[in-house]
Amino acid sequence: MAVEITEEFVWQNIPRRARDSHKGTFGTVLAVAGSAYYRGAALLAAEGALRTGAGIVTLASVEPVLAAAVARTPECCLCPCIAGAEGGISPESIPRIQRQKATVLLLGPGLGGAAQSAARAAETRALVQTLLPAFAGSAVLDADGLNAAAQLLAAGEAFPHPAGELIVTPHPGEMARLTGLSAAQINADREETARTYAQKWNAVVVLKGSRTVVAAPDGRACVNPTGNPGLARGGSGDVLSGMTAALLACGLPAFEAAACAVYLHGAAADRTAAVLGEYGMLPHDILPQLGRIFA
Ligand code: B4P
Ligand code: MG
Repeated sequence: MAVEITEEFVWQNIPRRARDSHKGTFGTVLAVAGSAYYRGAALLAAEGALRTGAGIVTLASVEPVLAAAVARTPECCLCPCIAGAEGGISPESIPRIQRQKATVLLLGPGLGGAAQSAARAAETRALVQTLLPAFAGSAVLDADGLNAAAQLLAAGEAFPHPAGELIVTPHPGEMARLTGLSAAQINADREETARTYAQKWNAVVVLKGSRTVVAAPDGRACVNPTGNPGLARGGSGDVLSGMTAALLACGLPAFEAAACAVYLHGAAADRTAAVLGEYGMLPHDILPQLGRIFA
């Protein structure tokens, strides 16, 4: 049985910001996210990363996403990308210097894919195939980045992996596409499923949903006690992926970064529900509550 993540575990692992620290101390997250179809996902992920302590967050995306991002969060650095023929991000338009400066790559929220067309899915697949294996640091793969990985696995290719550690953050629907199991089979033994595929993919698996499971390739696993059904709406997962990338950028190892991120995300959601209720709360309402928890 996996242990529950505790508040004590979280504050033991998240370092205090030393008086002489600077933005470089807390890393650079390169978030490759968003498309003309899904503009908000990139904003939620970028702000999730900024509100969880990353030194620099650079958002690589197409122009409509960047215009919205800078209007909401001026702290976000921008990497303007050329749109491919299907409206996705063209990998060649992300300069090598941006990829080299980044310590953490966040790939996936709002990229679009098979839900739009097979051609859009091919564009996102090309983005994942180009960026992830060539990245020197650690990475978080979420959303349509996971769907692209599922298509690569189905074609007999290996799970794409950066040089550093990899965290994948599937909900049971995405996990079903990645594994070929049904969501019901996955939910029947969430802990065992997460452990098995963490080893198989050499990645920290964050199997989301009520009582999210975090499993590491070395066999460690934990379960998150925080969070509530107010999180069951589009956008919640995007905030979490940004938070997870930020804790990696702050220097936490992948298992600890993922476990602390899911705990804090759920705890902030519980505070949000206390004010706005599970029906009224929105994913962006979590962000100010997160600040109150850190304070
Ligand atoms: P998508 O359309 O891909 O949704 P999304 O863009 O990924 O939304 P988002 O990024 O905000 O949410 P995510 O789930 O990543 O897929 C949605 C489809 O997947 C649905 O049609 C559904 O059928 C299927 N699906 C999703 N979850 C499922 C489940 N548990 N079982 C079966 N099918 C499922 O991230 C949401 C965040 O909120 C996570 O951090 C999660 O842990 C948290 N959360 C959600 N519900 C919670 C709850 N009841 N308690 C605590 N935390 C909860
Ligand atoms: Mg999601």
